[in-house]
Amino acid sequence: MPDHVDYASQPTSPRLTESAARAARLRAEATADLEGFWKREATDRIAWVKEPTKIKNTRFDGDVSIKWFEDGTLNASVSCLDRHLETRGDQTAIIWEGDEPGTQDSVTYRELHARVCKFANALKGLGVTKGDRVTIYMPMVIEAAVAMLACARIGAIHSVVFGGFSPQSLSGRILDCKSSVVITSDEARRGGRRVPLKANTDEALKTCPDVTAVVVVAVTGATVPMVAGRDHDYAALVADASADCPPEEMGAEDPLFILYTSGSTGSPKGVLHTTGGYMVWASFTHDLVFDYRPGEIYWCTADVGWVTGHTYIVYGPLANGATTLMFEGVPTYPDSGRLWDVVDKHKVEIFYTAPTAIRALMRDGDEPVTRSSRSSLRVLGTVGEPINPEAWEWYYTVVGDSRCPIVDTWWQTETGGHLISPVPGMNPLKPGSATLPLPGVTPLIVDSNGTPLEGEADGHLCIADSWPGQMRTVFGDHDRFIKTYFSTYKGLYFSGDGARRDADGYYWITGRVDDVINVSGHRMGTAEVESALGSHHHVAESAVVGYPHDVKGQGIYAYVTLKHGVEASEALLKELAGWVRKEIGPIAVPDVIQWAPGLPKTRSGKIMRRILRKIAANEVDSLGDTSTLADPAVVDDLVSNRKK
Ligand code: 6R9
Repeated sequence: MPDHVDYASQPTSPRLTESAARAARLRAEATADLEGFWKREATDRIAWVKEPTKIKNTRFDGDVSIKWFEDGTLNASVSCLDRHLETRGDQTAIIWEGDEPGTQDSVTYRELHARVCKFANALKGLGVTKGDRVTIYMPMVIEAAVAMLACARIGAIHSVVFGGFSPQSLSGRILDCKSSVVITSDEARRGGRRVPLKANTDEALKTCPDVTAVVVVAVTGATVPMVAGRDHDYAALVADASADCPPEEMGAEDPLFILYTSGSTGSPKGVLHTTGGYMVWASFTHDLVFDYRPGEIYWCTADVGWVTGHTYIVYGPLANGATTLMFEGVPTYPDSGRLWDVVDKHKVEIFYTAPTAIRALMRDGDEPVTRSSRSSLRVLGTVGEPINPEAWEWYYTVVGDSRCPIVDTWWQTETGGHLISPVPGMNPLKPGSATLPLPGVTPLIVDSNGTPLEGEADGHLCIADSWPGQMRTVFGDHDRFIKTYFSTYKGLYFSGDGARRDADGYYWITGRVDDVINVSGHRMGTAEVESALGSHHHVAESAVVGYPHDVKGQGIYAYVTLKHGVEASEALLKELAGWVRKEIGPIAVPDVIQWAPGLPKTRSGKIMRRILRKIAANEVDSLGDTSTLADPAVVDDLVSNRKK
């Protein structure tokens, strides 16, 4: 397999050349005059009430303060809706493709605007005001986007919780940001199955006494118990609401949303994004990285419960007046050709998905792909984890018929949008490399002392200076923000990822270097899984690490020490798996649980994860120095009883 694809040997198009030239030009402009560059982009892209005159006011040292466009005022929903009404009011804003083939829906910009305004008024009627937090626990239906935009319209801060999370995870997130209102649905549909979202919400709310209102959208029509005085049927609520809802005028630095994400320690952090900078970044990157042009059909397969869904299903595409497709289902239902059937059905031009989905589909061979035409496709994208060259190659040749550039977009919940990515037409592409930073982005590779490395380098990935889409704080805990991102390497934003820079200056992300596992593109903190396991009454102690997994990228490997007198059994294994599912959700369930009579610890009691990672990865010949362990014999036991 070639290590790069050179467009000199591919069909080129004037459009690809133009897209690459634009990126190069913008990069040069941002380098020459960063503030002038962002002033222009901000003014051109966003509907401001009051245009900003102060552009950048950021510091990565001391108490860390990040402000962009701080004297500007705006409302995010106006940039996504109102300003399109005149030019494209009757254009489709969202195409909805249901879980069952043959079920679909769509809304125009005008209809979406009306729905958002009605729901915004309904939320006001429930007492929601500017700055209040609203938790959204919804399936992939149009009303999820309506709910987000309705919050934005009245200045409420939404916190979307992925529908795959358990009641316990949901309640933790509601309590942390002190939401008083929850928006959910009766059930979710996924791959022919039902997920009881309302029942989960009821369970979660047993420990959330401050939630005063729950809005329930009827998605499947299942009968669900409604608590009188607290629960409201969405349809009834909006039926009487006015479609006239003047947008709340927000400061650029007023919060837009909170999104919880896993870190290496403790419970998930509430990543806070504000209004002006985030909207500029969402619009800028969606436009540049996908070379989006008006009228094109764009599809991102993420869930709105993750940041990719926020920025690249809702805010970025709608800010750019795009037609964005929302898919309720999964790539393998009813069979592994579903994604490509949907591409043909809706004539999708830009398609954005995760490497784990590509790897899963690849296993089922080419036929489910080649039975479709895919002739509408123009650009392919990936996100969430490093893409292995085999998957890249298959995506490029089989899915894209060797016609469509792949944009491998590196970014994080914290970054708001893409930071390192090719743009269509960039030459050459190298399978597995996210290539070059976007305009205005200043990555650094540092060694373990924090010294920036020049030229070809391998180390930890930091960013030297702020960009508009950067998170501003951890909700309610600014010290944790500083400690997590700015204290490992003073004065730099530390991503938690390792990276290599090659001789062409291309970046290759090598994965997390902290205790975060990337399972199918989703972040899971080892500490969270350990804490879930540790709360089971039979567990004395546990240690959780990631290991290479063919489809998921990384799997979860748990070493569990049982309390004295408790017998290890198959039944207990199942029980622990079920326990983690209940505590956090299906994505956190360990792929492997190994009974560990003891864990490898230093004399000061620190678990040596390096050794546990090696054993899980079956690299038992290179365990390294184990002489500093308090009891080196535990390693022999773990090696000889290694699972799989
Ligand atoms: C957008 C998103 C962030 C972590 C990040 C990194 C990994 C994301 C990647 C990638 C290699 C890419 N990651 N994109 N690794 N190549 N193109 O996924 O946000 O859920 O916060 O995860 O995902 O490890 O640090 P989030």
